[in-house]
Amino acid sequence: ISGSGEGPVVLQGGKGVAKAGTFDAAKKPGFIDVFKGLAEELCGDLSEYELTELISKPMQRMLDYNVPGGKLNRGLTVVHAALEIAKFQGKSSTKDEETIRAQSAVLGWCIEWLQASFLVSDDLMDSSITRRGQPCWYKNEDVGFIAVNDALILMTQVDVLLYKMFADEDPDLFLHVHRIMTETTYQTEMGQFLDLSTQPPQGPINLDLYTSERHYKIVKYKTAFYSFYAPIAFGMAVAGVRDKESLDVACDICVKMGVYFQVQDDYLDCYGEPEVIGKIGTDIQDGKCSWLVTQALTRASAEQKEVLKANYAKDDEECIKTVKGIYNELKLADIYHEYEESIYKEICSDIEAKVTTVPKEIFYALLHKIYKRSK
Ligand code: DMA
Ligand code: MG
Ligand code: MG
Ligand code: MG
Repeated sequence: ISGSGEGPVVLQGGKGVAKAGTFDAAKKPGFIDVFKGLAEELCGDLSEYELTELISKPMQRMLDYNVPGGKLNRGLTVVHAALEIAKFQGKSSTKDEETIRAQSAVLGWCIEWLQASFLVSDDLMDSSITRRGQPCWYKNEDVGFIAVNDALILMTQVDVLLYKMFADEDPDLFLHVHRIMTETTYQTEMGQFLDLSTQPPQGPINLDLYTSERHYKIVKYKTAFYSFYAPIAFGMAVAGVRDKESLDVACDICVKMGVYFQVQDDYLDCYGEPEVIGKIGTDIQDGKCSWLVTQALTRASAEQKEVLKANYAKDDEECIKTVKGIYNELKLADIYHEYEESIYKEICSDIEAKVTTVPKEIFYALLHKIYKRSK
């Protein structure tokens, strides 16, 4: 079937990461250049499928709109982690720096691609309005529910990129990162499942569901693995650190950081500036099991609980205001700042106590990117 156009020829004989270029991928502009190369790889020539004229351009538009516009924390973390670990290994590092940069930049973009897929579907499911300072993708007049297929395409492109860039060039790395990618994706989807099955389809909320325990499970799964564990595990993988013990330590710390990060996201949904965070909060009207509502419920009087029950999960400006009023009465902003201080200290002492086989700096760098963030 080779070359006949019948088989999966695109996934064979991948061009490898060299195609992605050897820019200074540790900095944003160079990292974005790698995106351009990968997008070109995926959309530039679809002649294997006889689709170049028909979909190259709109596919490129879909990628440009959804993939590169974020903070790129996740993607850049892969590059930073891989380079720091290689430096830490010194002479025992088995790869040259250029290979490390190129491989880690491609893996960084695979996580950004995965994130794009999750955000496109998340915004549709959460009825959100803006994302990264522009209308959510599905909000575009010519997109709507087509965003479902776009999210699927973005998700599959993660696999396509892994095959093209690593399957032939570095099969051991391919198998290892592919396994992590699949598991991470599944964990995130289960987190979204739990998140979405807490909010009521209609009618009053069941207050019993909005517990801290349930919140912890939701955010651990929907956010921590893909946002924190995968970037660190990929950086380690590129630098040749693939043993279970190192991965387990990284996972423990990353889950803690990821939960903290999503608590921040929940806080900013209500208390952040839309112009700064690039999105308009919808958690109250969506009836989300947000950190704020779980904290409110553990502190509310019987009357305040009744007010919450009557006003939460209603898409109505007055109801939203009433809920925010209760949050303010309960001083949730102060509770949040206390939480932030204590979890920050806890993560620092975990890093000090547990990290030995890779530089502690890769975890500190990540922590300091999110500590006291306002966006
Ligand atoms: C985000 O949860 C989780 C994923 C997997 C996208 P969220 O709906 O709180 O995110 P956002 O506030 O960015 O919409
Ligand atoms: Mg959302
Ligand atoms: Mg969501
Ligand atoms: Mg949110």
